[in-house]
Amino acid sequence: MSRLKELKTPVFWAEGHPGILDREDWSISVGGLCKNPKIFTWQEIISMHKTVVDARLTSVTRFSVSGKWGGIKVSDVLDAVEASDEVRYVRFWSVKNIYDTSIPIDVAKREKTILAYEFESEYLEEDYGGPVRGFCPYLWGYKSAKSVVKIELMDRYVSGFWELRGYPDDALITAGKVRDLNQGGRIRPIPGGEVITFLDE
Ligand SMILES: Nc1nc2c(c(=O)[nH]1)N[C@H]1C(S)=C(S)[C@@H](COP(=O)(O)O)O[C@H]1N2
Ligand SMILES: [Mo]
Repeated sequence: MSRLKELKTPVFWAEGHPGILDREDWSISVGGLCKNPKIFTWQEIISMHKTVVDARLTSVTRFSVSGKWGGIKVSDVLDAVEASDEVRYVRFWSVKNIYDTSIPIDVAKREKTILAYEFESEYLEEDYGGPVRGFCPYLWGYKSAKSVVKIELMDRYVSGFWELRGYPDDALITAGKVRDLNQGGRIRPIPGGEVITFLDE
């Protein structure tokens, strides 16, 4: 069983579970405002410099799960396509092209914002957004689009799937209580911002 499954991480597919996805055949097309739009195949993705971030996915539905997420930096992808200076938002599209979400360029360039293909050294399964998902621990989990197939570099903001249904566009993590899945779902207080520490620590 995968570590995320062992930790009883909820499986969210608001648009419906995509079923079995072919990892070897996966690709992510990156376009929009850049000099060198490019399709990144699975082979290219796993041969790029790997970044492992020890970070938490924290949902506005109040669960938080921590571990080592492995993948490639979104900033490396932006460099590879020669993103233009006009880019202000990075828009991620999930398989089926129903779920999308956008994050500001400065957040996209931060060190822990990655396209993740691993959790605790295991490839991500479909339930958790495999083969490759957005992972942005600085913002609520709905900014971490699962099973990403397309990235658009934009000069303006568009609300995504959950933002159109009422979740805040900025997705800033606010103080409150969450279920810490790494501690069996214990309810713990968090300050605002990226969840690195709990207030009871
Ligand atoms: N395609 C897609 N991506 C998604 C979602 C979704 O429903 N569909 N849910 C989001 C939300 S609200 C959260 S908290 C995380 C949950 O990730 P998990 O299902 O791997 O726990 O994925 C985000 N990415
Ligand atoms: Mo969420």
